[in-house]
Amino acid sequence: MDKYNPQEIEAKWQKKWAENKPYEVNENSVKPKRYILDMFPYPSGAGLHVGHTESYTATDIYARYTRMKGYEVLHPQGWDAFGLPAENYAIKTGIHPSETTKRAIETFKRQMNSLGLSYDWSREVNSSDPAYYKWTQWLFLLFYKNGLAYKKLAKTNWCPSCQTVLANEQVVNGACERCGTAVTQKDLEQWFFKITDFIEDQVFEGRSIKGLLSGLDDVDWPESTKAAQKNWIGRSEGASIRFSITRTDTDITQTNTDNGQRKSALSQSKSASLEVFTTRPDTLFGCTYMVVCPEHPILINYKLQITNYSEVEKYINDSRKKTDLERTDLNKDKSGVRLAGVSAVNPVNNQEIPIFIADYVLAGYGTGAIMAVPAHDGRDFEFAKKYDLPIIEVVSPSVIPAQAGIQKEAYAGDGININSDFLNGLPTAEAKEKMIGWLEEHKIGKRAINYRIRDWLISRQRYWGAPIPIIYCLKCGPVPVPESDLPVLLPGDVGIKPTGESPLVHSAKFQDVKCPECQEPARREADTMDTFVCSSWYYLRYADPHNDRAFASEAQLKKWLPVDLYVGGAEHSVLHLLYSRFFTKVLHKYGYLEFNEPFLKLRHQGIILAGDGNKMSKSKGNVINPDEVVAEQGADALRLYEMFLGPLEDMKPWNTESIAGVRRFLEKTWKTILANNFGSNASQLKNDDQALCRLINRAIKKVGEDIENLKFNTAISEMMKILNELKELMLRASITPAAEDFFKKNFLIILAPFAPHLAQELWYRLGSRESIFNEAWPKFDPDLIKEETINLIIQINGKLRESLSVPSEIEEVEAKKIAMESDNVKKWLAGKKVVKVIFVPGKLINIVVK
Ligand code: ANZ
Ligand code: ZN
Repeated sequence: MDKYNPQEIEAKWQKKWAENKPYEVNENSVKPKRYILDMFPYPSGAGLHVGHTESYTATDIYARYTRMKGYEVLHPQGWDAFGLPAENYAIKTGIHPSETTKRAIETFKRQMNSLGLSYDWSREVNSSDPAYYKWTQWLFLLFYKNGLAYKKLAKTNWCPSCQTVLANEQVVNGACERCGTAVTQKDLEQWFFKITDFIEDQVFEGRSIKGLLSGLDDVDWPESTKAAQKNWIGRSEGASIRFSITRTDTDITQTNTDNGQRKSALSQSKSASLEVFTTRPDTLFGCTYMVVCPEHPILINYKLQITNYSEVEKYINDSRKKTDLERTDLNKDKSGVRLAGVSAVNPVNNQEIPIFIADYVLAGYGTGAIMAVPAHDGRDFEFAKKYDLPIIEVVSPSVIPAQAGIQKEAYAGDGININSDFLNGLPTAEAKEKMIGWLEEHKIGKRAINYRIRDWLISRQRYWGAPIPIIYCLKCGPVPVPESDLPVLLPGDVGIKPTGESPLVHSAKFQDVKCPECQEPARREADTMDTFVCSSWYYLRYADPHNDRAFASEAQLKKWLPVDLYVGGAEHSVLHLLYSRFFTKVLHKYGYLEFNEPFLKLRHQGIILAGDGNKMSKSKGNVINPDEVVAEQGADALRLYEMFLGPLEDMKPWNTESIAGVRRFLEKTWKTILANNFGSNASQLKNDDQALCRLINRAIKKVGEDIENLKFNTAISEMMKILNELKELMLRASITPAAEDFFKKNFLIILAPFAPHLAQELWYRLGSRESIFNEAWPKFDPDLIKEETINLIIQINGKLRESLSVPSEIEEVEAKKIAMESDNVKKWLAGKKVVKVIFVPGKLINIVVK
């Protein structure tokens, strides 16, 4: 027998697969379809890392298994090729991003093939290919024509290092998602996609279209990912309430009215008002002051009435320097300035209340102004303590009104209303409803829903992206590029250094065009699209990747979509996954897609840490290079090892030693399968084909179920286990050649998705000239895997007292537990002291008592 030589057999089969292309989809197949997809990678110069190989191996096992189960499987791969890293590298080295991207793709592809991944390469897509971005631009125009792409002047997140604007989704804790630089605010004219139109369900042309919120109920996704999307969308139910603003004339003496309310002579102006959004209209009686954000328009509109304006202005300027994160930091000391000369009136009790400017109120949320209820909101409470403002408790946590006393902190929960006139005694939910009714009746406010999410800012002032297909004409305004002129090609004749302006403005050839409508000289839009636009629809393109008349044909989309299983990193929970759902919903609304959710089942691979438990990083020098592992141990060992590390979704550390264990298992497989008549040594003993069949049947069932649940680690341990059990069996009993053959073949078939090269080679050596991957996944015989039971005898001081039917393999702890729980045994043990319990596996338990 020759030795297991993974390098040799892997190269041999990879060459065969490259020639015969067994993984290309058969378009004429009548089998049911499955679409199994990896998130397409960004082809970076660093090559694949072990996180890539983890998820790609997982989907590969699943795809190979699904094919063997009788499905026609679409399992494609491609490149998310536009983006900043290639552009930044180009700026550093002078090599054009198309060149570095091309090289990186070659490396990625070589590495993927070296792992034996079964992709259909005839469907490869590349988002930086004009044949691809033509359709990205076409989709932009579809959005534009339906009012879903628009340009507006807006406060934007600006990354001073990347020199471009960012979407809100790309700002993580106040910093650029890419480079970590603190993001600043800039007023700029930018392009947006109207994602906010697709949050709720809508009816269009008689069809009801589920929105981004309720659509989550229809997909099998990790709960944490669904929660992240819901949280990002941030739907809050409540009310909008208008407070009138008055001029505070401090010279006028204030009188106490008989009901104790403070009244002052006010010069009311009907139009002056301040609107707030609140989730707690039930607490309106507890509102004792108001706060506006430093960007609020009343600060400009009432500049003349605000008598301490210079102080206010200083506050505005100071807060401009802070990020939203700094402003909302809960641990931060709250600061603010009272607006002198103006006040507001609480509409529910006509109480005059002060207005503050404070930066804990944000400009981008609700109306940028709040009604402050210090007794029931933590931030308001802190602020009220600092500025000595009244705190009126209006929600009592219990039915019994709380004792009057000094409140130590805000009570933000639900309860029963107190100190609230017509709301007194009502539980929170009812009090909210009643107050909304009152506000609507008096035309002071109304029911309102507020969202955290904003429209998606998609324009970028960078080079390496898809140009936005719009032309500006002095006469006609913005004009969409006619479909026949697509794609708008990226010019090759510009420097790509970021200057804050798109580099495309420096190409005269690109910029100076004729207006498609009036033929007068016009100017092209120079911004490019966020790369997340390119990745929002690539999964559709795989269905029909070479189509030059549509992004994909209706028939092909119908045949392959939606995606049945999608695997990729959890870092995309809101960005890519939310945007892709939005694209799908738009295309569904306008009749291009029959489905409304792109990814039916989603799973995330867990991060693989370095052996020392830290994140793998170049600077720490603890990065594992898959190429080296493949060269040393082979691709099958790497595949198996990564799957054996632990559950797919868990974070887990790399362990270089234990990869050797997996390698040993593969060697053992090699020896066992190639050994002849492995039961002959024990021929004098009884024949035990039955036990062998039971073993392999159990594994067929377990491995199949585990693959379906993506529990690859337990599938592998099951295969390791039966190989060990086989050895024991061989020592005890003889096996006929037919049973041996049955075992070997089935073992190889279930191993094949995991270790495709080894299984294929051994299959070949067993005499087959057909690929093992043409075999159907074996069916198991349920009768053979029923767990065997034995009668466990329970003795007390050596006397038979009970006999229990238990699984034959029962472990000591479990057996003792079952014995002690038996009523009969309990009866015999009553009043006695147990001295010792003896367990004889497969036979009896003897309890010694005094
Ligand atoms: C009165 C009130 C009383 C509030 C109470 C809360 C508790 P979510 O759930 O996140 O939607 N708010 C509104 N706009 C704000 C802004 N621009 N900046 C900072 N805070 C703002 O939060 C809604 C609540 O956040 C609103 O309800 C408002 O405070 C505050 F016992 O109004 B509430
Ligand atoms: Zn024109």
